[in-house]
Amino acid sequence: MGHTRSILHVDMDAFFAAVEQRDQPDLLGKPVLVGRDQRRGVVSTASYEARRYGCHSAQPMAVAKRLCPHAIVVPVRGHVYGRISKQVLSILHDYTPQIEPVSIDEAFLDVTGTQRLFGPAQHLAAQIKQRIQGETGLTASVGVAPNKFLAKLASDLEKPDGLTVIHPKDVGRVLAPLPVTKIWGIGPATAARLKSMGIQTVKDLRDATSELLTNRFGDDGRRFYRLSRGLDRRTVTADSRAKSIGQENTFEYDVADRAHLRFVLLKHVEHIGYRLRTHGLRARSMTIKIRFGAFQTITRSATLPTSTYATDDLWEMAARLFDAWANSSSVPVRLLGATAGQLTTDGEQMELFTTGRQRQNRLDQVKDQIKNRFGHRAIARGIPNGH
Ligand code: TTP
Ligand code: MG
Repeated sequence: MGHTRSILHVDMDAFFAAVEQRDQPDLLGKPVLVGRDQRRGVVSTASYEARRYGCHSAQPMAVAKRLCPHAIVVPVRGHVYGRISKQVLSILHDYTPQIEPVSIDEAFLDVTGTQRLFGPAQHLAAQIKQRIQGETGLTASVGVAPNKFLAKLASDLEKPDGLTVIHPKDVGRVLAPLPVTKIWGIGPATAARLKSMGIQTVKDLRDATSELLTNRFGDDGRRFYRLSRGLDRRTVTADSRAKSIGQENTFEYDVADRAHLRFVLLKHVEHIGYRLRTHGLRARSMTIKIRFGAFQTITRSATLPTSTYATDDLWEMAARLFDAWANSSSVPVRLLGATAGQLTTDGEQMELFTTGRQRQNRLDQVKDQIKNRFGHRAIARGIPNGH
């Protein structure tokens, strides 16, 4: 039996092309092809404007240019997309550790049971979209459904900038009219074979018997039988358990102001504390990273006698490391980061806390709730007067 799960599929819209349009605003609203403009080049992705002319991913560049002669061709900037991909994953990690990245621009999240923290799954999906847009300037489409197959299908239904929920009770109705190619694993060749059997829509597929499908397609047939009914048992498997939780930023201009740097570091540490707490983790070590000058980078680490998820404990370590460095150096800083390491899952040690500590944890908890409800900019803690 099992209870209903809540799965999200997040997929960036026209990812590489959208990044290029974001970074070169003259490309906005224009047909853009990302890829090498060479004889044997292929299109990595086409902007939605170019898709209207029939351009698409994996098409020879020459063909795409014939279809849309006024398209602007821009080269692939892999490192930029990789960095944004990490940024998006980092946003998703604020909501659950149950994340399975599928490609550079998509991931599944299992958000079953996060309702208490973040509200219904569709609200969570809306919040995720909003944060991705706010922090990367790009749009994503999100599907919400009881399993991976349906969530991925849903994220595709209202692209771009879509938010589509498939409720368990609507599965049959939503699936019935779709072409069989929407079923995971049915490509053009299988679709042609199905068509010769008179099967074109998911409804047709559902009307076929399990025997017929397994006779013709073996194990795949069994899967088609289940998927056409919206049944999919695959679980979201998070990539290897997080070994550390970190947060860093690169300044637009190098920053020499120690107070400002200290404030930014505090923001990083607060965020790390928030993540530890929402993931039920504790950390024993803290590392800060400082980059200055011509890409000179230093790191400094400290270890606590016991593990913690309290922002104050983490900040005490980070601030001590930072102050020690800042007292002996005045160079302007380009990048500043903090990472909590030696993570362990949280035992149920709540009642072991001293009263003062309990108060601090309560305070962290209240702040976390405000962040969950109103977003991450809602709270700004003052700079403590040092330790
Ligand atoms: P997709 O998510 O398949 O496509 P997309 O994000 O460009 O468009 P949308 O999701 O709105 O339909 O792929 C993500 C990125 O991966 C895409 O921007 C470019 C890259 N990619 C390739 O380089 N080659 C390919 O054949 C495909 C399909 C994608
Ligand atoms: Mg995409």
